[in-house]
Amino acid sequence: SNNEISVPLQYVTDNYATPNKQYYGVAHKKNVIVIHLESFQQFLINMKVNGQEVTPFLNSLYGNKNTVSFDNFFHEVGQGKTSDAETMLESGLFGLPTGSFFTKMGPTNTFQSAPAILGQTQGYTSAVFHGNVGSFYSRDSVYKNMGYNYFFDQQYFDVGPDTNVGFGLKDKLFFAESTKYLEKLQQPFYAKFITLTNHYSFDLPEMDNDGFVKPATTSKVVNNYFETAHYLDASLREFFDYLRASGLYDKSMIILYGDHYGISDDKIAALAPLMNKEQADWNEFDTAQMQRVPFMIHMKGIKGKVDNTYGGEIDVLPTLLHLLGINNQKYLQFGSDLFSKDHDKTVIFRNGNFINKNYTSLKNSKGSYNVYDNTTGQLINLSADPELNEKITKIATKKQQIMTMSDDINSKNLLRFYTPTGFKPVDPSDYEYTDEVS
Ligand code: GP9
Ligand code: MN
Repeated sequence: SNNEISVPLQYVTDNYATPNKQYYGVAHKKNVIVIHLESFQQFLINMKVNGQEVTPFLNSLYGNKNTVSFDNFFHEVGQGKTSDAETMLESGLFGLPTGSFFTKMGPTNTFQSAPAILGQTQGYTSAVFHGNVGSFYSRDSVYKNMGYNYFFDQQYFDVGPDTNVGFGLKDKLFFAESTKYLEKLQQPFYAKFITLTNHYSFDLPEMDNDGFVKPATTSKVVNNYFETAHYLDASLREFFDYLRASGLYDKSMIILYGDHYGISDDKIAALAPLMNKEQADWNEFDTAQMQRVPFMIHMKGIKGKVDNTYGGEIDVLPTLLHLLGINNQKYLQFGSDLFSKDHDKTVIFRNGNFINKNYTSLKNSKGSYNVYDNTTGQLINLSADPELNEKITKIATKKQQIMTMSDDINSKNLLRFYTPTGFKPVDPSDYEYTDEVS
């Protein structure tokens, strides 16, 4: 009811992170191109295998003078993977502890999310591009609830015997074929590209390997992962070439992010030799560190740097809104602007584990936390340090409360009881995604 929304509303009011003047509005009225890097983990950046860079193009963006790259940015998804990464980025609310948010609640919930906010406040046209069928994860109905103007799903692309792998269109073809739709969109636009080829089980047809030599770890999945990541990287180079040639590059801010891990916990120790570690010594602390994913903001005119701020997917929407010069104060979003001095620098994972600059806190079977010192990787004996113990408990309680508020909003569909001033509720019947634009 109306009452239930008052607690989270009070929370966001009390915890508002004021914008950083240096970044607020720097991307005002620029096109926003969000590139969802499927299953892409941060450790791939600047990594070499057999003397060869795995992702030479992303490496050239990372640390580029026009890219702000975060190196302590974490995915925060549960089982819902892509769906729940999208949920966080679009709505500023967490996904689900089990199952997919898109499938379970996306078709029926009320949203105040990026496409509608950008559309209503600054006249943005919005579009999603994805090479799988539109019904997967109920995207075709969720996007309407979010207020997406267009959804270019597999029906918009040329599909033939050699065009698909896994869930759908290969990334290079996907980007190449998307351009004819992208250049017809009214500007400014907010366009999201969800890549696919770097998805489990990471199988790349022979014809798409440009000479990359896979590593030889004990896991076939791990070896394959590098090959599809390399292919995804090459597809990005081609897309950027197009953006430059078409002139869109100069008018756009490009955001790249990894949605979640590609290598699951049960296979991750196979990576050890490539990370200069002993496979036998690999532990839960190492696994937690591997949940870093890229988050990069690339734009002509932005002052590039590698930013060490700790953050996660829940923080993207507040950050994006502030870059565009849209104040996020009246919206129910549970992350905070990464550039703000008030940014909450502890990242909570969907399973309740949390991490910040100093400590990695992982739930144990006794219902408390194993707390590791990030600099040494050593488990801390908390009973010998009651002060730290109390500090950790405090953070855990606060983070858990935040997640519970977000979960309440989603599970009870509470946004239907709150409409921010000036925001017009989205009517999904205003949107139709058929192949008519072409
Ligand atoms: C499917 C794709 C994959 O269309 O987005 O989702 P995931 O398996 O990563 O959750
Ligand atoms: Mn995914």
